[in-house]
Amino acid sequence: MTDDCLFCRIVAGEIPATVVHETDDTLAFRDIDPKAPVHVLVISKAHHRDVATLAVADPALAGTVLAACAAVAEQEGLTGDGYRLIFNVGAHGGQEVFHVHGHVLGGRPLGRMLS
Ligand code: D5M
Repeated sequence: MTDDCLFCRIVAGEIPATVVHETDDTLAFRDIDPKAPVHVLVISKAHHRDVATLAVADPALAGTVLAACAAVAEQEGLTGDGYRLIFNVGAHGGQEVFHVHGHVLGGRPLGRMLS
C-alpha cells in the first residue's frame, strides 16, 4: 500500500468503487469513465507501477492478474463476441494511474487499433 496511490486506496476501501470481481490477490472494478459498454479495470492488490515491472518482480502474480482479466470477461459475457485487453505502460503508453491495471473492454465492436 502506498498512501498516495489511488488504486491502493480503492483496495484499502478508502475510495469507493464498483467492484465486480475479487480474489485474494486481485480486484476488478468498473472504470469511472467507461469507453465501452463493459469497461472494467483489473488490478493486483499489491502495488506495482505497471505490468512490465510486475512481470519482472512477480511473474506468478502477473499471470494471476491475466487470469482475473479472463474471468471478468467471462463473467461480463464477453467471450462469445470477444473483447480487448489493454495494459498501458508509462506516459507515452497513455498510463495515468501508476498502479498496474488491465482494461477489459467489450460489449461493442471496438475496431482495429493497428492497421
Ligand atoms: O487508465 C486509468 C483509468 O483509471 C482511466 O480509464 C480512468 C480510471 N479511473 C480513474 N479514477 C478512477 C476511480 N476512482 N474509479 C474507477 N476508475 C478510475 P490509464 O491506463 O492509467 O490511462
